[in-house]
Amino acid sequence: MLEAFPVLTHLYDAGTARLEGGTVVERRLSQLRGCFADEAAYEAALAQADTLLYRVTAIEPATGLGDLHYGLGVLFPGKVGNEYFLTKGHLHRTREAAEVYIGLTGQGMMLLEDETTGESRLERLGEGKIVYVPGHTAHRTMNTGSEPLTYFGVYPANAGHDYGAIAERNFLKVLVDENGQPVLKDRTAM
Ligand code: S6P
Ligand code: ZN
Repeated sequence: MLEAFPVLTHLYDAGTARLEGGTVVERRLSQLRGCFADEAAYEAALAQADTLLYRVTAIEPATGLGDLHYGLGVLFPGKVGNEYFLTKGHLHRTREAAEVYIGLTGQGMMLLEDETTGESRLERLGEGKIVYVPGHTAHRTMNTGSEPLTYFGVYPANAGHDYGAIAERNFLKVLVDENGQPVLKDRTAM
């Protein structure tokens, strides 16, 4: 019956990453303490301004088995030291839960880290790019361009977010700008 359906269509604005009817989360520099490798550069940037780094609007139409949640993200361009603006990054609370990212505008990359093996993978994310994030994989997004990076993510309703596990040990790799090119480095080499 039609009235039993949740809202199935949304208007979205790729510029602001606002999805009609969604829950908005905004993250500023002060909320990403510990994420950037160069702590001195982080403190200096924060002393200048508590810059808005990204905004995610999430839609959670239903929470049953087989249901999906989805979100529209916008990650603004910029750097802390030579490290690109990034998202906090997380594992899914339900570790098996995978996710699909679809790049809408801008240029960026996703850092994927297998929780079990510690193996890292870097995937391009931007207009026309799709990235599949398998289960048991920590994921973080970086904006490597000069425009806002917007993307759409779809994940199982029971995925949940676990920020604690990755925050404790952080990602093993760091993406930095070297002469205008993104270069992946070991955190320990920073
Ligand atoms: C949710 C999905 C994204 C992120 C967004 C912000 O599973 O992966 O919508 O929430 O990219 O990143 P974070 O790490 O702050 O949630
Ligand atoms: Zn996720």
